[in-house]
Amino acid sequence: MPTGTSPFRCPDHAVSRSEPRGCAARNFPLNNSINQLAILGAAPSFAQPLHVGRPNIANRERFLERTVQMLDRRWLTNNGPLVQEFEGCIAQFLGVKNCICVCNATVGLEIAIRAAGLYGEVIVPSYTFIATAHALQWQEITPVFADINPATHNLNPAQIERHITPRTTAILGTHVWGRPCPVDALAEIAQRRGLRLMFDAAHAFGCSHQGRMIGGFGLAEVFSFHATKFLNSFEGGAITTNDDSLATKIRLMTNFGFSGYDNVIHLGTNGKMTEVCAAMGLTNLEGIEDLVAVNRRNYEAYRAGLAGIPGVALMPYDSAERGNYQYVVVEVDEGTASLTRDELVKVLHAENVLARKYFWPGCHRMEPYRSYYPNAHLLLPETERIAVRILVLPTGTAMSVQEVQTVCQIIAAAVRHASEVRAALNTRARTKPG
Ligand code: T4K
Repeated sequence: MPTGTSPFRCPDHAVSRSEPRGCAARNFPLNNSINQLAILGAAPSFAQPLHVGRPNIANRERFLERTVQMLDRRWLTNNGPLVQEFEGCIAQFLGVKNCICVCNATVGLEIAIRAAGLYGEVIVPSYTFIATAHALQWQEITPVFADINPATHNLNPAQIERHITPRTTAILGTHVWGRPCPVDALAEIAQRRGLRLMFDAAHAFGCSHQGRMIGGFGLAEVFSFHATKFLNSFEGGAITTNDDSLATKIRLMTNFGFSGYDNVIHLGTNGKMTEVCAAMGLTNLEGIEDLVAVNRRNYEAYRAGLAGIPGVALMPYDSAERGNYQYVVVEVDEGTASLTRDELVKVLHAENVLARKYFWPGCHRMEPYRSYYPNAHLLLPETERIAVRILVLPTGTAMSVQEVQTVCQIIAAAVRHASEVRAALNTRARTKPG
């Protein structure tokens, strides 16, 4: 259903497309001169910071209504009616047989990994959020980092087999930025080499691959509904699977292994989602088409505003698939832009645009992995190259088109005046106290 209409669209509760942020963008003229950049001494373009990951909040009244009903019921957690409704809606929306909501995606990954019986070594990307690797290492399973395809930022199937050893039990791919992994190629390797295949789908709620919604690929997929995610439930996540017996096990493990009162039949933990989180998730799910529309509108404004800026390339989305457009990802080529990604980030931060360097420096360069595998970088040349070139720009319902245009104008001005910017940054670094 790549282009179909969501049954959860809720026109009565449409999201506000340009929520007031309490600060207007200063009008940044198109033909700005260098002294208008904050890094060169001007006032910042934005009075308040523009964040990457400002939460989307679809309909406050509907959320509050659900919350009041929840309080009246005095049922706050432990598989309450809102969680059950949320699970049903997600399963239907994704076209997957089972959905188990969890307190966050990190715990969801830990549970799914354990329920699927992974052990030994598991092949993962290093170019992902640290939780992907931690969910394995937390259970003393070794994450083995494989390199990515620089065009997609996802696992490169051609790099997988060199990492397979007798201890390898699975491949855990991440659909980075919501763009699908090469699912078929990974499934082929997994099948041929007797490995299990799972996906960290934290970024990919509402995205499709070859017309099928992400959520039903591999043994299981794990979504994040963290506040910064496309669809948020404050904190939260969901494990989806078409394997009924795996789903039963996951459900047990999410609730301490309880099967009815006083009867524990499995090892488990506390991975439960609360009712208030489900209320938020359900409300945002109802407004999902509006959330996509705002993200897409902003993405198109970025595309227009960044077009033609030398050395600054906006990551494309496949318009034939459903996407959530949650991440505005830019690759900076220093050779052409005459600025590094890090220099551009400093320019943007000075303007109160808090661009992020996700997923720098890569999991393999963070602890404990850096100490465990000091030479991992030797097999990760593309991860190393991409991690120093990528920046992520703010978007979402807290951001207006005018603000997007201003961000683009800042970037254009920075590149146009790269040598002055670099000189100013060097002077700053020399004169910085301490
Ligand atoms: N797998 C992948 C591939 C992931 O990306 C993630 C999470 C996970 C697994 C694990 O999912 P969870 O266990 O979290 O469900 C943020 C998020 O905390 C994290 O959920 C997310 N990935 C990651 C990509 O980004 P930080 O350390 O960058 O978060 P932080 O606190 O700097 O927040 C980002 C920005 O959002 C800030 O500039 C402020 C703004 N913000 C944040 C919150 C929480 C708000 O404006 N309001 C808010 O309520 O990790």
